Amino acid sequence: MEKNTEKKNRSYESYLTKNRENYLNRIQQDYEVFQETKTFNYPSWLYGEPKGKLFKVEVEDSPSFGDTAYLEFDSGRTAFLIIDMQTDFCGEQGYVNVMGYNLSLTAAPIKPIKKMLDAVRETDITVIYTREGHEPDLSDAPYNKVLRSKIIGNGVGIGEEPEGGLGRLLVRGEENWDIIDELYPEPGDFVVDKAGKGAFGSSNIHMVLKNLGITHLIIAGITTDVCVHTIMREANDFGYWCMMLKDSVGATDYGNHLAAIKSVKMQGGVFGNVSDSDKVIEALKDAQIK
Ligand code: C5J
Repeated sequence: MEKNTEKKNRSYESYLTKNRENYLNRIQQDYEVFQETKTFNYPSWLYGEPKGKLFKVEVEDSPSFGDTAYLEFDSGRTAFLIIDMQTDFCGEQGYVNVMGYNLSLTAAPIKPIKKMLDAVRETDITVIYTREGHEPDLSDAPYNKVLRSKIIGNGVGIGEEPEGGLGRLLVRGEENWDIIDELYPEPGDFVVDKAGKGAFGSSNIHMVLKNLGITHLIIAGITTDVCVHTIMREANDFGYWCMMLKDSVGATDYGNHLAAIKSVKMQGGVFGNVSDSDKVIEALKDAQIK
């Protein structure tokens, strides 16, 4: 069969044109703005007038390594998303500890996240936490995940309690599954429970973000290469503007942590942007957001 390459012969072409041209015209305008200002402006044509105040955060290696750019946020449509800061991932007798990893790596982001919370809680930015965990009957815990965890945990895996432990690993309601005391949620924060490494397929996070009118995510938590990356990738695919704070994330392996941060920045920001807590706090001060 001969391939028909003549566009004018496609009967549906006229249906495609209008939306595509409008869309590409918008993209062209914002492309020109970016060339002049190096800023990804908050697109009010897309989301409506800002609900809060606008602030701009410097992001690194954008669009190429060595470049600096700025990402603009509407405080009223921004969430500070704190992923899985649970004892199971950064505390004694938790899941990561039982697997034998160095806790100082996953505990490293505790201080910067606390500093961010102190700054953000004085603003209208929404605070959302996630927690990874399974139902006590393990009905939502995949067989392969549980078996692998038992093997790497030297006989103690998800759903079981280590000797002298705080509770069953990664099981909802157990002390080790909950968020650590230093970063415990406060009234007005949101907590999303998820059964997977990602959240969009195993929790109600997308409904929560949509209902709150969130368009931009400032992302922190653990672990950089697993849950943080999976959620950032999912959110990015749904069109959320994602910015990872490199000092506020941590992984069980430092090389993986660095590689995960680097991979966000490929292709002009394939999963979003990277910045740090000081830059956000500075931007909030500059914009006088209280
Ligand atoms: C892992 C997570 N690493 N929160 N979970 O199993 O990253």
